[in-house]
Parts: sequence; structure tokens; C-alpha cells
Amino acid sequence: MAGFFSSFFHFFLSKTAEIAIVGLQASGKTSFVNVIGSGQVDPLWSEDVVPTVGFIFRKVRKGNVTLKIWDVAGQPKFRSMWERYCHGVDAIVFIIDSADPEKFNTARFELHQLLGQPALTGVPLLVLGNKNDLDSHVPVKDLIRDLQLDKIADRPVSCYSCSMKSQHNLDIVLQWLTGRSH
Ligand SMILES: Nc1nc2c(ncn2[C@@H]2O[C@H](COP(=O)(O)OP(=O)(O)OP(=O)(O)O)[C@@H](O)[C@H]2O)c(=O)[nH]1
Ligand SMILES: [Mg+2]
Repeated sequence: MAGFFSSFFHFFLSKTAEIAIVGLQASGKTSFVNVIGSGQVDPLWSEDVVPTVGFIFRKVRKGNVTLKIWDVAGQPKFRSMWERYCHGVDAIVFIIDSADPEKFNTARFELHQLLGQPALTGVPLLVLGNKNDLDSHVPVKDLIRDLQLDKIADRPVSCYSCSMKSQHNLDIVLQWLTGRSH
């Protein structure tokens, strides 16, 4: 009987958020999913991550929220697929290597190209400036300027500096993501 009630309450209390993760290659998208999908005490961080081919779908459970995550490949030949995986999601996460300013122009171009797709109007955007464990990383205010995030007016936008390696700020990021659930 207790089992029946716990399944019953679980059914009614559980929520879901569907998330698409995009960004240039080697920005840390798969590392992000690996780290948030593993234990807090022993997070699955590794220097050796295989570049994604196509996409990876993962479900990650956080409390009563299930995150359904599309981790989409970032190499140039895969970028035209980003839009398809962003259709109908509760949030788009754009990850950028904040320690590699030479790629900021390309990242800005790809981000704004994606957000310009009419079907994606209004979808909330979370930009993560990853790899802030590296000395050369730039702060959030520079990312906002260089990615022209202040020009995005048709959706809620948030931007955090973080690191998958040190797990810095991942608690805030997870709060933001689970807050998109329904
Ligand atoms: N120093 C540091 N390295 C990181 C961090 N996050 C990821 N990396 C490294 O960056 C490299 C690329 O990470 P991935 O997670 O494969 O990047 P990706 O965005 O999934 O790349 P694609 O699948 O090709 O689009 C790996 O060597 C990671 O170990 C971080 O926070 N700090
Ligand atoms: Mg990947």
C-alpha cells in the first residue's frame, strides 16, 4: 500500500524540462551532461571526452524533476542540425569556451543565426561561459558584450560563468534548468 501511495505521489509531483544544449565544438557540452548526470560527491569529470557525432540524448533526474537533454554536436558540419533539436524545448543552453576568445565571433554568429529562426522565438536561453578554471577565461560582462546578449529581446536570457572541471556554479545552473520544468 505504501508503494502504491509513493508511486501515486511521484506521478503527480514529478515534473519534466526538455533542454537542448548547443555551442561550438569542444566548448564542454558533453562534459556538462556527464558531470550533472553523475553523483555530487564523485562527478564524472574527464579530460578525455570523445567529440560528439550527431547528438546524444540523456535523461537526468534532479529531485522531482527529470531533465530530458539533447546534447548536440558542435563541429561545423553538425550546426545546421541545432535548430531541429531546439524545436519545442523548454530552454536552449548555449555553451561557450570562455577561455578561447578567438572563437567568440564564430560563436556569436552561430548563436544569433539559431535564435533568428522564427520557430524558436521566445524559448528561454541560458549561456554558459565554461572553463573558468583556466586563467585566460573572460568574465560574464565580456561574454554579454562579445556575444551581444543584450540585443536579444524576444526571450528571457541568463548568462553564468562556470567550470565543468571544478563544478563551479553548477548548483545555480541546475536550479535554473529545473526551474524550467512543468
Ligand atoms: N579546463 C577545462 N576543460 C574542460 C571543461 N569542460 C570541458 N573541458 C574539456 O574540453 C574538451 C571538450 O569537451 P567536450 O565536452 O567533449 O566538448 P563538446 O562541446 O561536447 O564538443 P563536441 O561534442 O565536439 O561539440 C575536453 O577535453 C574536456 O575535458 C572545463 O570546465 N575546464
Ligand atoms: Mg560533445
